[in-house]
Amino acid sequence: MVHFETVEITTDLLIVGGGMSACGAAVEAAYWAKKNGLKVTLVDKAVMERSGAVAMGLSAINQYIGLRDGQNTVWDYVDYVRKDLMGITREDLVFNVARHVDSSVHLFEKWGLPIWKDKKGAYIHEGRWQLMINGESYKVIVAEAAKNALGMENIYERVFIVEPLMDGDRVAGAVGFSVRENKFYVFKAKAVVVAMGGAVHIFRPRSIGEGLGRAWYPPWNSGSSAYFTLRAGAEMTCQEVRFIPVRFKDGYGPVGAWFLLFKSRATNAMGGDYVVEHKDELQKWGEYGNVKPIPTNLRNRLVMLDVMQGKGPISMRTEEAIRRIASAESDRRAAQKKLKALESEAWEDFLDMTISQAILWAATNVQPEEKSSEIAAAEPYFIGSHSGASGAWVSGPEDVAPPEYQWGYVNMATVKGLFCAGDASGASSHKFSSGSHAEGRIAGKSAVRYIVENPQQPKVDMAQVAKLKETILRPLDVYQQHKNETSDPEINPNYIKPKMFMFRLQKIMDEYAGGVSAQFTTNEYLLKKGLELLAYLKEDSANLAAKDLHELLRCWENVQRMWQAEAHVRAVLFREETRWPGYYFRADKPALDEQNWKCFVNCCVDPNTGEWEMMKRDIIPLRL
Ligand code: SFD
Ligand code: AMP
Repeated sequence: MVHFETVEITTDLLIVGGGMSACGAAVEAAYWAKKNGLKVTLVDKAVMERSGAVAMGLSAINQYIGLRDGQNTVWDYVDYVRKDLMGITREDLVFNVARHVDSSVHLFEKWGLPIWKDKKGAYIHEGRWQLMINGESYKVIVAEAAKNALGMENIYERVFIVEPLMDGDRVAGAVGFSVRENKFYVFKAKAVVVAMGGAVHIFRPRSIGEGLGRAWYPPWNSGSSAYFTLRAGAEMTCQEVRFIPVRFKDGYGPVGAWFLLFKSRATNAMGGDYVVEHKDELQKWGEYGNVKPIPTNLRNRLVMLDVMQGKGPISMRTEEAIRRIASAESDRRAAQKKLKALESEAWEDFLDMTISQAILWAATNVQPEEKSSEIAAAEPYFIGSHSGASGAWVSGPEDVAPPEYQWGYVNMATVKGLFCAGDASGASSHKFSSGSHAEGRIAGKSAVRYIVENPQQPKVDMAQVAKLKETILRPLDVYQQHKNETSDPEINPNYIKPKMFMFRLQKIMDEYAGGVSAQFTTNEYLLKKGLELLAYLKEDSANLAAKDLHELLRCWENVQRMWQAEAHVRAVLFREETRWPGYYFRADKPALDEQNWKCFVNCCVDPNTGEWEMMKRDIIPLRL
């Protein structure tokens, strides 16, 4: 057996993850912990300055209410999110983030994030809720504040968290391993904030070969939040609500600035505008077809219809938008100047957050002022903080949440001491980077309150830890034991390498659960078959093999993906309707069913038997 030192850390609050919500949790928890003499520890699989979805930077802050200037009300935001999610949202959670999000944005500015301003000093908006930023160092700035608040002695980077530790029905910490040294980590804590983001590479991506890691969602978020909360026995929600972004093709560059700021059109190969030509389609989707803006998934649906009818590709008419804006200037010189400014804004939009799209433009001689660029629906992702909704079912804020949505501490899952934020908490979409940070702050403060009121350190069964250590490190032993049995160590009847395992998972999801190659369409038969194949995959996960620490990381990432995948397939199967046709379409239940399915689909796994339980939960409006 490969030798790994066991490192034990005892703390009060453990934050798992180092992204936007974890950084929010860190600054807020550090403040309240200091007042109460408590210790806060954070662990990230990567290095916080460049970890998570914001690693490459962002070109916009997508949630800002503008309460200071009376631009919008918190209620306006709740209304927007509910409609965008086809009626399925926890209004209390959205409300809570919306009333706190502006203060996170003001903190970012104070910490040094450049937000675009007009001549009068007002923020420049991309759309109603979005602010333009020079955001290539966004994550560096936010992480620095979190690191300063906690102190480096309380931060563990490059440690991959695998499993929760439990003391009966209360969380007691987490275990994981270093991705650089042979060390197994045991974190013992009174409460845990889960903030390990969403998941990518569960569905077969459009990119292949060397381009495999080029997806819209960052390749390093692998469903750890969902796995961790499921394994702790927490109730999960909206596992069917995947997100499919429409993005610039192959580089996955953002479209928001083009649609909202530059007011660009996108047209098909025949020059037709899908928003105009498929207007009637919207009427099939009840009241949600008539709302403005058109819900994200319905906008996708219109794009998908064009492609399915052979009218693709769809192109963003960058040249048309740039020329239209420039020609509105008073004279030729001003128009030329404006054209130059727009060109540089277009490039910066990509360079701030999706550098590879700028590289692709350069490599394919695209000048956006002259030539349009293809856009396409990406493969599905799990990101509850964006326009998807998957995550844990968490307790709502005391003052506005209905009693059915409250069990003590805000943002606590249905497991004692387990708090969730950002992508880890479900049914509260459109948090984005700023709202995730704000929700992290809410969860961090709430977790400290929980610890103050529940000060006893939960018990950790070290025999159980020893077993977990053996299971988690097993792929290294499997490899050593069998690697010489074939001439190519990649192929071996006694084990499966993580990359092959991932390909198998992706093929199942793509073909049976409505991925790109199935035109995002599935049905009961396909889903049941998919579950059968996932069960075989789960059996084979016991034979995963890792040649080094990096592959050990890959093994566990893929086991976590497999659990997220199963939760998704079960939820899509359970919900007998099509509610988000531009995210997935159930061909056997092709319509909205408001009477039976205007509800949340929740699920959990019994930690003792491994049995899944699926359930409906009511949608209860905000108590104002
Ligand atoms: O527009 C482990 N998002 C955007 N938000 C905006 O405000 N503006 C934009 O411009 C945005 N764009 C965008 C966005 C997301 C993505 C993927 C793209 C573009 C390409 C959304 C936000 O980025 C998102 O809402 C937040 O980042 C969510 O925050 P959080 O904390 O839930 O997740 P994270 O930041 O990805 O952090 C995850 C952390 O967990 C770590 N981690 N640590 C230990 N053990 C494990 N097993 C772990 N697994 C993961 C990660 O390292 C990371 O630190 S736009 O184009 O859509
Ligand atoms: P994106 O770059 O697509 O992530 O968009 C950034 C923000 O703009 C998100 O809040 C999106 O929901 C929103 N958005 C993007 N495109 C549109 C559109 N065509 N209409 C309304 N909102 C949009």
